[in-house]
Amino acid sequence: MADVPLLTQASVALAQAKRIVCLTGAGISAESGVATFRAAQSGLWARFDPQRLASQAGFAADPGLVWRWYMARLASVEAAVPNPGHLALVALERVAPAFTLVTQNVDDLHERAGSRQLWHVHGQISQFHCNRCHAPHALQPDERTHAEPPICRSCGGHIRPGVVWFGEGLPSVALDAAWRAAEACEVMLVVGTSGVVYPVAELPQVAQAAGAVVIDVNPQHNPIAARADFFLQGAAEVVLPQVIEQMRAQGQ
Ligand code: BJW
Ligand code: ZN
Repeated sequence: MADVPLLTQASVALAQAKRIVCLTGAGISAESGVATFRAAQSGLWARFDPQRLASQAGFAADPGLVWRWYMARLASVEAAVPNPGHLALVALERVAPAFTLVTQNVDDLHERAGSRQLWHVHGQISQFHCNRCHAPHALQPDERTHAEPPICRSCGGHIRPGVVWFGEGLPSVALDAAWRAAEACEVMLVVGTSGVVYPVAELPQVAQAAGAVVIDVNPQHNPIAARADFFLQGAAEVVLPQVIEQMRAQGQ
């Protein structure tokens, strides 16, 4: 198929697959206005490194800074709407015999777009619990503007968002499901991740080792693209609708 464009070849692989896994990262929500992690941050947060804030050490050093960072990001997620990249994955889920979406994103844009079979392996920014006793916490409207995190009524610990920080384990049910799906899929479609955060960055290799075709969609070259069978260089909101269009043209 040397003369056939990569996008067509990748679309054929997807159209022929019975079991597809899609792994998404921050890039799929970029067009919706949700900042990615490793692009230059702007405005208020330009001076802070997300990799340092997203950790127990960062929270212990300055709980107020981390709380305000998450409240600003929660507001940005709530103001965002799904983009054509999210919608294309909903269309793919509808035509694929078996489809599993694994997202590293803590936003809810996949759900709001209409995706159903979805695992959040890095948690969700809109859920809160105590950092000490793990009791769940319902965020109150006034707490969004507090300079410091709310205090747990049970134990006096700090309330934090339900996301996975560096050095913390991933939710085991979601991680196990993602691993099993990767081992069993015929095609893994990777979208908008820099592929540097483990253990999730291993998933494409797990799939490839089990015989799957790996397709990477990203405007930038990255470690997953380097090993992928197909690297579709471009933005998710542009490339994914083209893939769906190609699949439809092939009679899917
Ligand atoms: C577009 C686009 C467009 C732009 N369209 N694309 C093995 C080896 C080495 C290290 C480790 C290892 N195992 C564990 C570790 C340590 C650590 C780790 O991975 N460190 C590396 C960074 C070195 N991992 C952990 O600590 C994990 N825990 C763990 O493994 O527990 C057991 C353990 C602990 C300690 C030691 C050993 C074992 C936990 C990781 C938790 C990650 N959490 C975060 C924060 C979540 C909370 C929050 O939101 O604040 O998750 S970090 C951050 O990175 C976030 C993301 O989900 C994650 C991945 O980022 P992502 O999605 O790839 O975003 P970016 O910004 O990096 O990339 C965006 C991409 O989009 C770019 O490529 C752009 O080009 C592209 N793009 N526009 C398509 N329009
Ligand atoms: Zn508590």
